[in-house]
Amino acid sequence: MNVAILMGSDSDLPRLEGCLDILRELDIPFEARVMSAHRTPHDVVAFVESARERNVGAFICAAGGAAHLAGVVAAHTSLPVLGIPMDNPPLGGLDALLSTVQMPGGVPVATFGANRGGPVNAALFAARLLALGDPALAVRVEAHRASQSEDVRKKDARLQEKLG
Ligand code: RP5
Repeated sequence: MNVAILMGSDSDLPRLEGCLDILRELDIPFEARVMSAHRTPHDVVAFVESARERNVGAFICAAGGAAHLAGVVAAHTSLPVLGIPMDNPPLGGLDALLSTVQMPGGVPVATFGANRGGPVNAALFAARLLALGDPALAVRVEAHRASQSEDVRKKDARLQEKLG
């Protein structure tokens, strides 16, 4: 299965690099598209409604401001929807965070941080969802988790060396 990423604008792309990097690292196929809940609503619906034919297992939706993208996607599918609020000025992402997280009951959107970790965690969460039905991916996800521990230990070793 693959992941479908939607972003409300191409201005969101730089903040999604961490998300794309994780998906590439874990060898998860993905589509990434610029579509807007407000500016191209019909394209969003067509994309979501045809997603199962394209073997999509989860959506990652990133938008800033009045971030309705994840909610609109969730209104049109029962596949899991992961929302990433973009930390745009002047409200620093608080607007997008609240728009994304405050879904009405019955239309779930898993909401990730408006910080640098949000896109990374959305990718890792999507990987964990897909790994439930993909044992080979589950092994890669576990290896990635272990490699993070190793990274921290290396950083600590470097610090200890520096401190003498
Ligand atoms: C949102 O408005 C987009 O997701 C983006 O975060 C923000 C600004 O969009 P642009 O004006 O850069 O197209 O819909």
